[in-house]
Amino acid sequence: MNKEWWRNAIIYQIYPRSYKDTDGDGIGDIPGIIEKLDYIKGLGVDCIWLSPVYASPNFDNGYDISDYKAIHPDFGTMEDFDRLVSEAKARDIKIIMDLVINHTSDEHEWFKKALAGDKKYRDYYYFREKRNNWGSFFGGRTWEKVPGEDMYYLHLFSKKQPDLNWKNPDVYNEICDIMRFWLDKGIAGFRCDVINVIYKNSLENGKRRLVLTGLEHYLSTDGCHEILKRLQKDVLSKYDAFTVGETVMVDPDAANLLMGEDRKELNMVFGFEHMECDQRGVKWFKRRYSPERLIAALDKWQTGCEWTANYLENHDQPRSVSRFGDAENLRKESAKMLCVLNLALRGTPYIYQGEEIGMTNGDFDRMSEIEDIESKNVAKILKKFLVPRGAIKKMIKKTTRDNARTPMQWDHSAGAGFTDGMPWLKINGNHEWINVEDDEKNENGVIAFYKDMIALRKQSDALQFGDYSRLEAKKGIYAFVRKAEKETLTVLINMNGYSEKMPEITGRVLISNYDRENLEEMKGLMKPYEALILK
Ligand code: ISL
Repeated sequence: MNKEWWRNAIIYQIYPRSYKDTDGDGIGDIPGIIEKLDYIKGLGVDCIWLSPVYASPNFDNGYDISDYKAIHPDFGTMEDFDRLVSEAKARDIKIIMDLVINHTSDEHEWFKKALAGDKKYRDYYYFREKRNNWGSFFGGRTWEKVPGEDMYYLHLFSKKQPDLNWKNPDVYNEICDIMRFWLDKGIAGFRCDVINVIYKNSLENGKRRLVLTGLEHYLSTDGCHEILKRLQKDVLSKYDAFTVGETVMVDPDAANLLMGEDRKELNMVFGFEHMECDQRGVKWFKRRYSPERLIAALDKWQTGCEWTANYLENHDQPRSVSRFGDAENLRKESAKMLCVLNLALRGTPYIYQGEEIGMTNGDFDRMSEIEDIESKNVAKILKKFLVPRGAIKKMIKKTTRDNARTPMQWDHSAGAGFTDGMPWLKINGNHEWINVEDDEKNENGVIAFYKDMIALRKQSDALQFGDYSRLEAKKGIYAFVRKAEKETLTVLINMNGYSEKMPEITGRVLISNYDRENLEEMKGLMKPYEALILK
């Protein structure tokens, strides 16, 4: 295995809309990110993944791009972006950008021309007279009628996000050009949005499924593999650029085909199986979270893949403390435990903004406070099926992507140090006691723990590159060994919300979320959400 920079990098995801607002419009911006670069550097971060900052009508908060080479005025200017890259570089922080190329916005020039009847641009998308039966990722159908014509266009996501036709060589060339544009500006690579669905084999009807009928016609197709290889050869390799793919519905075998070292497609992928451990079929139908199921999914990927992209949060997922810990009574302990989990597994760790202070799910009271297009679509569909209002609200509140998108909590002031204006999304009331300023002052704070854990990882060959093997332990206790040539570490995590017998293990404590000095004081028991690393 080569030791490329991205293997031992700590990657921090920024959702720019919610990070830091400097002009009082209630929306985070690029100057805000620049202001916080020292904070980010202080954590020990090596690379920032920037969620979309491109021009967009924002129906899906930037995942609907109307101009790939322009910065959305909400976020600032191209000069601001260039400054961000150079200021980050001055601190030895790399930047990767979101590459959203399955679809554009329906307000992109290409689509507007297509709608106006321009033949060249019609072929950039999928326009058909007959619809198929495919289901959308955001619920409902995937074909939208073209006004004034007996014609429909394909959209796997919202109707504001028409799918690009990757069989068209012009589309390929346009995207190569866009990628070069940003790489020339000095970015280090891309996080590739839903990259394994871009190439549709056919538009035949799909086998009926509860969710995502049609999947078999576009999931990880040979055409997709082919495109990824070509992008690697024609563009990415020329810049030595890094890519992490967001790949839906893949297991380790499918993931390996997208990222194997010999495959020359992507460097790593985000899998979803561990994020699906608390759901039945679809994420809206939650089942009781069980640590064993989460551990089983993580272990499956650790053993099934040579390398993984590790994450417990992102802008699409509820907050991990609320989901896998106890946000009420043991918030800090849970946040630190999840930090150990995320950073001790083999692979590259991704930290989502706010995770480092243990931010919790949003405290939404009313459906009208929800902004996310997916949640709104799903609520509409549930209403159509006569699901009672109360039940809809409960489902949305638990699972909405807005849980992760509430503004970053910098301090306890009214605007949470995020904005002086009206925030675009409700600020969580708990910013009064969960915020960067207060947490940083506390030597037992979550941030301090993150810094320690990152520092430990950086000086440990075993944590950065070592092999992984799981140890036998009680239910809900995740015990594993990370072994490098000259170093062997044992990671012990009680993911249960109750005390549990610890496995028989000896060693010196390197890090502990309960401030353990040694193992003897534990008397064979691990406290709820207790995590340690032993040498
Ligand atoms: O959020 C999800 C879980 O239900 C996914 O279905 C999600 O939509 C999927 O992972 C794709 O996500 C990515 O592409 C979407 C965008 O809305 C998400 O924010 C992005 O991460 C469409 O571009």
